[in-house]
Amino acid sequence: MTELPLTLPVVGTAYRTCPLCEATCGLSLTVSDGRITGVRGDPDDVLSHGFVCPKGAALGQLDEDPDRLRTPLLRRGPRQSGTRQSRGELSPVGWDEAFEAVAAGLGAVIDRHGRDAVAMYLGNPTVHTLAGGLYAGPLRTALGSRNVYTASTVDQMPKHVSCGYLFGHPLAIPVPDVDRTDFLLILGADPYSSNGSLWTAPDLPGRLRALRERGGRLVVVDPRRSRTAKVADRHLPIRPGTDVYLLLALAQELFAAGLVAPGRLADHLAGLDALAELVEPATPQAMGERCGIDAGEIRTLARELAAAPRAAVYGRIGTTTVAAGTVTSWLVDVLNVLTGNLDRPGGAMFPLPAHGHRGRGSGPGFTVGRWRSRVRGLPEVLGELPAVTLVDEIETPGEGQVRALVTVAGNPALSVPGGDRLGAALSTLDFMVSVDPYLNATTRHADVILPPPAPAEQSHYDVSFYHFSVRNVANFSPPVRPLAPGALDEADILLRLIAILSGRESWRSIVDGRARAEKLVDDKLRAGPYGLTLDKLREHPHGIDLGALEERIPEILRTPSGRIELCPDPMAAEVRRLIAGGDGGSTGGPGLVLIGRRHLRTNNSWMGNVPALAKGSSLCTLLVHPEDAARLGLVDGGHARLRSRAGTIEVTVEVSDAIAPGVVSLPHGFGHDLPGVRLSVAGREPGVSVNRVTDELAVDPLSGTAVLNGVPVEVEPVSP
Ligand SMILES: Nc1nc2c(c(=O)[nH]1)N[C@H]1C(S)=C(S)[C@@H](COP(=O)(O)OP(=O)(O)OC[C@H]3O[C@@H](n4cnc5c(=O)[nH]c(N)nc54)[C@H](O)[C@@H]3O)O[C@H]1N2
Ligand SMILES: Nc1nc2c(c(=O)[nH]1)N[C@H]1C(S)=C(S)[C@@H](COP(=O)(O)OP(=O)(O)OC[C@H]3O[C@@H](n4cnc5c(=O)[nH]c(N)nc54)[C@H](O)[C@@H]3O)O[C@H]1N2
Ligand code: SF4
Ligand SMILES: [Mo]
Repeated sequence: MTELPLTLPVVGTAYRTCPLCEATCGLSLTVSDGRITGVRGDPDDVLSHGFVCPKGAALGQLDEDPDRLRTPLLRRGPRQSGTRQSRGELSPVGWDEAFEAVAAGLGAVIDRHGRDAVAMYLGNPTVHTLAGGLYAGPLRTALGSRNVYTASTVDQMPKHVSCGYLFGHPLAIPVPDVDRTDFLLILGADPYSSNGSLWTAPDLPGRLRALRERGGRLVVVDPRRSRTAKVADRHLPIRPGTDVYLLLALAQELFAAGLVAPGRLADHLAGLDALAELVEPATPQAMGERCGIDAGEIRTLARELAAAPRAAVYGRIGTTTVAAGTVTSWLVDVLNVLTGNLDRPGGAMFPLPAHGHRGRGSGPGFTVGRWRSRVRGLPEVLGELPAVTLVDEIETPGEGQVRALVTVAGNPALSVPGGDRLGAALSTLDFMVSVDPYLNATTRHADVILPPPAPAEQSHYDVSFYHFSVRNVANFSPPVRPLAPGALDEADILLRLIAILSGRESWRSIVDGRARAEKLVDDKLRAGPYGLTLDKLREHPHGIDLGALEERIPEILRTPSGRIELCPDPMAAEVRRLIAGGDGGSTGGPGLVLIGRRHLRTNNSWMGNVPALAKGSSLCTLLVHPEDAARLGLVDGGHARLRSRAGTIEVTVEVSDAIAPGVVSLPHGFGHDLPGVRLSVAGREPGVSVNRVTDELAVDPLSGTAVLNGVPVEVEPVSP
């Protein structure tokens, strides 16, 4: 203990950026003998001003979870063909032995089959840890495989692609300037439950309340009367997967009514005329029939959007993980441009983080498809392949077949469509290593599990989400307490993996991961636009406020033309196909369509083991509208069989008029009752994985993103 810097509050109050979701709230932790005995929102945090949600408040329980792995696990026993479960149990080992096994296991596959035979899956918390934020890129490079997969293709990849085409850079994603706007149109997001995504704005409920209190308006488009929809001025229940038609009609109406007014942006636009021509046939009348929203309603909405002094359009999961995800995401920003709201205060703006940098106003632009997946021929996007096709690459024999897998902070067996098939495929791999604190549906298939320490034992600077923050802020959190005996900082784990994959023997001598990570942050801050240093941040435990968002066009653009490419060819081709009647979503038809949802007490698949979040009624219920329930003979609390092309599951029914007729909703991240899983709390109310019925064959063609919303299903009652 004597070597510890004196600033470590082993006892007392520690301030920390919450790493559990994108809101980056400042937490005030009461620490006693290294234990987190209390969690409150930090009232002095420069961005969150004291806000905290049930997950952040449960950080102490997460920290102490007895099921969280404290040492590496290694599966011993003879390696035979067939399933790995026949190869012995996972048992605790020291770090050196674990890494020796990783070096041997990955080395053998690379030597025999080449680098493409090793796949990597990077999950969501990769972007929530300092180590992941800094070293995921180098890890991918060190692997040098075409088989890189991430949670992006079950999430936000359409937004990267659409912004890549529009602005030339896949990370140039504008966020609603919620604190200064007068009108906010939200499609397919429920920030009251999710706390915002690609939109770092702690206390969105408070910010949205403030918007309405100053006379602004909130319109929510969602097939379900979500918590956010409940507080909105207007809720438009749309048919799942058809937001593209609503947005096309809004654009059409703006042109037809002479309401297009890009203002200052006019000098920076290319393709405005082409866009006008493209959307011309998409009248509110024609499109309204497809999305289930009245033409008059669409015209009104277009006029309100145009008339608001400052307005922003925002779309999330319900607009990205759908069949037309990329075109839908593109249209969200097209509307921001057409109304002159892109890059103006109160509109949709581009943050400039303290570790970021200004651009030069033009660049090489954006392309996809530099390679294709071996089995399904799906295009590479941002150096990765669609998560839904990982299973094909493992199952299908031949040159280039995937034989080994590295997962970091991912649970694809529950998070990716076709989860059952993927789980079975994982058990046939020659080798699998997971960097993960839990033994869960995915990691139970690993040969080696390398657990990162508890969040409280790691330093944090939010490398990812300051790119999406509604104010430019910077905050650094030192560890709350020293590493537990036998623990290894996640930076050390990833740096060792990088060295192993690069074929460097030196991995054995890596010990200074955290210091290297912090030095890297310091370098980036010094080179950044505000000339900050890590020491400066250490002096400000509640963060430094760098001010409201400012205009960034044209500097941020990286298109070859140096303009906003409003009507890129791939979008135009897709729009023509959609208008001509290609399927944009699962509309019409006599059957039901399935969508997802989130609850404040969940965090994708992995926080269900925290007692405070697990208590209360089961969250894994199928929402069914009363009319559908009556027609199908379903009763509240009863059981139903849910069938899709991909699979069949049994679920508990919750009859509710919050869901639109013809639509059913089941949340993801459940199904914790698989053999070998060590989640004693989550296992008591395991629920069922919705990704056993979502369809791994259905993707948004422009981004390879899975269709998680708008899945055709059949539902029938079953006796329990
Ligand atoms: N049907 C349906 N499926 C969905 C969605 C949906 O809306 N509907 N949502 C999708 C979305 S948006 C996402 S982002 C994905 C998420 O997909 P994934 O990222 O694959 O899954 P998560 O549930 O986030 O699992 C995170 C994993 O990281 C581990 N972990 C937690 N903390 C740490 C840490 O500090 N370090 C490391 N190394 N590991 C850690 C957890 O134990 C867990 O195994 O799911 C997607 N799947
Ligand atoms: N509590 C909690 N917070 C989370 C997470 C979590 O698991 N739990 N996950 C985090 C992650 S990884 C992410 S990516 C974000 C996601 O953040 P959000 O996108 O805000 O997530 P959801 O709450 O799922 O909201 C999606 C909404 O889209 C609606 N929807 C479904 N299909 C359609 C459609 O076709 N059209 C329209 N217009 N709406 C549709 C759903 O009914 C739902 O209300 O949340 C993050 N925050
Ligand atoms: S909203 Fe997100 S960042 Fe804030 S306390 Fe909750 S989980 Fe943590
Ligand atoms: Mo996500």
